[in-house]
Amino acid sequence: PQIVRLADYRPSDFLIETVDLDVNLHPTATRVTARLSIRPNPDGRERAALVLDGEDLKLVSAAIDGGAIEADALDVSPERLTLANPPRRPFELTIVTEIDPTANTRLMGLYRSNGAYTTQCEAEGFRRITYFLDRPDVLAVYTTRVEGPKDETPVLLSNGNLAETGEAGDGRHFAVWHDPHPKPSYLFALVAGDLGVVEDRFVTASGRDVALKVFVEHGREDRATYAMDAIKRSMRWDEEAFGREYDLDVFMVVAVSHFNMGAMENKGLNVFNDKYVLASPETATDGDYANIEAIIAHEYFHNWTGNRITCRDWFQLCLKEGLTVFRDQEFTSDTRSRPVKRIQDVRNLRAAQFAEDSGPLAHPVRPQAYAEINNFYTPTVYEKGAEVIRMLKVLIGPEAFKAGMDLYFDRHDGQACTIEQFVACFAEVSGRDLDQFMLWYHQAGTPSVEVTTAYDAATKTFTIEATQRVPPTPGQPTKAPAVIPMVVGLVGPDGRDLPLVVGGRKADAVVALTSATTRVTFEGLEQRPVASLFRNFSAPVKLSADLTDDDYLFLAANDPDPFNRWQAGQTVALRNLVARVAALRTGGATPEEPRIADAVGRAFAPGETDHAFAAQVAALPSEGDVAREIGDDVDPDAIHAARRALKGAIAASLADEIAAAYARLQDTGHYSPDAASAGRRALKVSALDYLAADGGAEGVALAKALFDGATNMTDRIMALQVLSLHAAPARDAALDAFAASYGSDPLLMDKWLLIQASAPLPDTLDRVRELTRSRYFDFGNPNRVRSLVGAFGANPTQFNRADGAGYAFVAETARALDARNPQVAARLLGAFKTWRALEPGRRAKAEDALRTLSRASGLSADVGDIVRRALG
Ligand code: DPP
Ligand code: ZN
Repeated sequence: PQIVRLADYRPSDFLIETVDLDVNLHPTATRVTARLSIRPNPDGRERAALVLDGEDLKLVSAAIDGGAIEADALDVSPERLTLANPPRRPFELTIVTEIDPTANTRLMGLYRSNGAYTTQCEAEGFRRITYFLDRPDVLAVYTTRVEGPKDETPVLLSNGNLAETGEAGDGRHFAVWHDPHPKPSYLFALVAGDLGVVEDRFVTASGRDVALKVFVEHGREDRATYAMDAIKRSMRWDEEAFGREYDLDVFMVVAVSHFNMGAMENKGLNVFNDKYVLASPETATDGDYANIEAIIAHEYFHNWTGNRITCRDWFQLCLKEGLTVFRDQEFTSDTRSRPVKRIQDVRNLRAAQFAEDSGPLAHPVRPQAYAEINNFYTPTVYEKGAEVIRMLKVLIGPEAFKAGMDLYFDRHDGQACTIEQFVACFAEVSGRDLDQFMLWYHQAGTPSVEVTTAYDAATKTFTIEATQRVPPTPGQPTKAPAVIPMVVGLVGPDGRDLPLVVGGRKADAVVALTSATTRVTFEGLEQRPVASLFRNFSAPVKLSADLTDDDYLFLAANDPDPFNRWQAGQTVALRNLVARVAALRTGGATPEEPRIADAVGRAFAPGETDHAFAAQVAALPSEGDVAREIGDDVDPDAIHAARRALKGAIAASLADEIAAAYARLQDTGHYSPDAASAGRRALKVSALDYLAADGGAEGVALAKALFDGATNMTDRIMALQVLSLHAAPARDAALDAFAASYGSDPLLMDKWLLIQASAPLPDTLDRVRELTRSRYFDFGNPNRVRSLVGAFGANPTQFNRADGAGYAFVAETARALDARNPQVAARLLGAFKTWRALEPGRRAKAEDALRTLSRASGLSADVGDIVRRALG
């Protein structure tokens, strides 16, 4: 495979200043005329050839300054257009290509689905539309004329502001869009179809009147109002929190049913997977509402972090993604509950990113090389990328962070930048040397930090000693110590924070761990305090500390830091789960820890009013959390059994409290998706989950009753989820009833597919196979594939069946999908990211499946790359 390396970066030899596109839509023969004003780049090489990227393109004609190009001066293939000796002055290159949007099943470039035309150009899709310098550091001003039949495509959209519309004869019409902001080709978009629209307005802080439009399938307009509201709130928030205003006359969002990703931040014309736009109480869960809000915000925030300031090359992907995830996390924190958002983000980080970072697919936040860039839209680039920004803020403080952001926007607006340029802004405003900080971008692997503490009664001092280790990862056998911000608190016996004093002075709560071992001694402590470490999860590390269960239980009840109050309970439960797994595998006695139930019991106490937080406290560490804590020789069945047993023990000891909570938390009427109401429902289902933990008739009946009587989709889905854990007749009855009611709504049937694929039951694989043949499934739709096969790949016990059938199924499915949609096929193989940590029997079976796949002929670059690295 062709490897692209960061070290090989060179500026483009040519620049493109303006792009005039004329796209003449036809289902199978769309004609694209591109007039490019090109000039040699003063920073490029002299006498270089002009090499334009292409993919699956058919050239119709090419001309320079209106004149035909001699045949021997032009070299054309579907993948490349080369002019060996182009003019050494500014010139206009006109290229006409023909493409087939209907045959485009990869969903990259211009494609047609459900009768509508859509584009997806990030990362390298524009080259499937026309020959181009398809790289993010070539920024051009686009004018796009879209022409299509009036009946099939009454709506014609592209980036920027609408300049002109008119008749084109033959029942056709056109629209011309002009985007004054120079942009890289990956931000180009075009949408054409027969769509419904919801409209609104927003006036920016400086008085620009912006038309807002959300386009959806006809008849679904009432499901777009929440997304519209989220747009307006995002726009206001970015003005208030980051001083960023919108910069065009119109902002548009289009919901499409066939989409490889969640959404795409094309300038002025965001294209969304419809699952992240459409919502109503009858069709969406609380989780859907929260996702829509966060993703609308994310894509909108890209307008400044990504679009106005873009990436020099794809190695800098985290420049826009990590930063924009950080920004959307902050938005949600301000909009909903900050501690709950932090807990949810950390749960996700550990589940997705820590898992990736500990296995064969580990890579730095800024990779050094790639074979296929599509495979680097990862939790490491996105979520760890956001953690790195968060650490930067903790290290330099909020004021310097804000000043650094302002400087970045000011200095680099309109540019394609690197991480170095971004970090330099913060070094400059804070006066700090951030060289060591850059290691967070270079070194893969989750650092582990081991902490020992010592109280000295004679000197009234408390010493914390932290030793860090960054584990080896593929291609990086040895690591240097990173700079790790450890935010500490010392909690006194009354549960309150004690003053932090070092060297006779008030000390900062942020302790920067900069060497292999860092020691800090706090003074003036009359008694041994309990250390609260890495408050608010101040760094993405694995902590192991010499704190006892007593210490953690004390923190779970008292820590003033809400994140660590939650974390302390999780830590005790995790220790217990690991011990239970060991006992199960060796036949030892079950290690009981009744005080875990006490901690969980607080979540269900009548006085608890922060239901969303309580629901997090009540949720035990996941099976994945336990697997990662164990590290190797992982037996997923033992983990499942241990977790089930602990859940059962808690349910048994708190039966009355939880039953009372369940009764108290019942819905009182009108549904609202707000955070407090969602929190109450989350705690309610957590109660239900415990009540049904043993699979007994009583709990199952409660779940069935909630399902039958549900007045909103959140309750209905949560009840179905609880039922799906148990092979009871009630489960199948509920699944059938759900299909009977919602069989015609694919987004709802996705939930139905996902629930069945996630069930920890021995017949799950058979059922999943059967469902691939059902009318609710469609290999051509990424959402269906992810809901069924993707969810199965994330099923801890059934993907990891001891007989290897789960591995074979996912590998074979990815192979079958590869010819149609390599990007989605490669995603499915993410299920194998932790295969090396399995016990030997399963590990051999997983390896077999991967090796068989690797021998298949004609694998795409996407799938080939994942398989090679997974086995690597
Ligand atoms: N750039 C998109 C996003 O993360 C994904 N392609 O918003
Ligand atoms: Zn993004």
